[in-house]
Amino acid sequence: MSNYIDLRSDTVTLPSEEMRRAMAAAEVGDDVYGEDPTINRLEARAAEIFGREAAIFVPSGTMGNQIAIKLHTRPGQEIICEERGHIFNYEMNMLAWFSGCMVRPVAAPLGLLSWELIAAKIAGGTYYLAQTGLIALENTHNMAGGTVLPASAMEEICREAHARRLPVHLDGARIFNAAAFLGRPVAELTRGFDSVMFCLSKGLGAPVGSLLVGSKDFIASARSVRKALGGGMRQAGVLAAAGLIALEHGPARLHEDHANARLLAEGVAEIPGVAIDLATVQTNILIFDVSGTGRSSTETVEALKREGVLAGTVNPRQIRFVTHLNVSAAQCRQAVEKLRAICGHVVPTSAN
Ligand code: TLP
Repeated sequence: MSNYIDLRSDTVTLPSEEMRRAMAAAEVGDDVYGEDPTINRLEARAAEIFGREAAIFVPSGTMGNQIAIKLHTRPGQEIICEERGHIFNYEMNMLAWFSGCMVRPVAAPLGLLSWELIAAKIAGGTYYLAQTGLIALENTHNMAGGTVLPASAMEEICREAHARRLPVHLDGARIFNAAAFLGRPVAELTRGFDSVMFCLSKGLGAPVGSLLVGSKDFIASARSVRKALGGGMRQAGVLAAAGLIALEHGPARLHEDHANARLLAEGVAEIPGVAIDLATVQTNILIFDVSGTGRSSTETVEALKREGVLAGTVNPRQIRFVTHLNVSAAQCRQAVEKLRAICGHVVPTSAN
């Protein structure tokens, strides 16, 4: 899809020349025996950056989240998360399948959970009710438009949850975007969580891979669960080599993606019939409603594709654009112009 302006996701980034060279030269070994020096380096560096005892390299964010859920919960328990959360909507209900849990969803304005909203959903005390086993936050919140949960809210939620002996997991697929927005290091932002998953293969630009960070014991248990899921990746140092470059250099340029998302959002906001809440555009994601143009999101996305722009639908009314290192400001301007032209064409109704 290299001839397209690809705004479907930040997962579509291609490895840089520097990454490809590092991958070719990577020193590798069998990671199931703990013998891949490049993976060991990546895990040690991730633990260091997050100020944690240990980290484990996993093939995907989904696997990282599901390992954490398995370790924090028992079958029959509930997991409290925001209703548009990734673990609830986009992980094939693995939390039910693999961990025997259900989600107790909470609707939060802009996707931003507070302790007050969570507390109202905690089941405790009554023996004949399903018990809350875990609280899972997502920062940035993908389907709320890349919104950022402030440090104070995360701290309060972790503190209050721990006071009730409840663990808290962070789906931090894009935690470096949140850190760039807040201007705070990820270690500081995430220190209250029992476990954090973050992705190398989104804004940071690696071709594959995520990490789960936590205590030494937690990560030791995570190794067994990863193996059970078929995630023992043997000589995957070739992937970790690209991951190390993503981790070292990726975070520093995320503000460029955020500026491009803002540029897109401000352009999109001026198109008649398109609705966007500019307050939600804080990082590299924007979600906007095209129903006022007379076209569905699917029709609009198809028309954009014919014009060389790729995007995704969220539902029949909404479209998602995601910026990343393979789209420039000039391409974002072009994308706005293409969308404006498409939306300007009146759709014939059945009466015409
Ligand atoms: N998100 C993908 C899709 O699955 C929606 C995307 O294009 O944004 N947590 C969050 C918050 C995510 O956004 C994603 C991927 C994941 C977890 C899962 O990561 P992977 O795709 O590596 O399993």
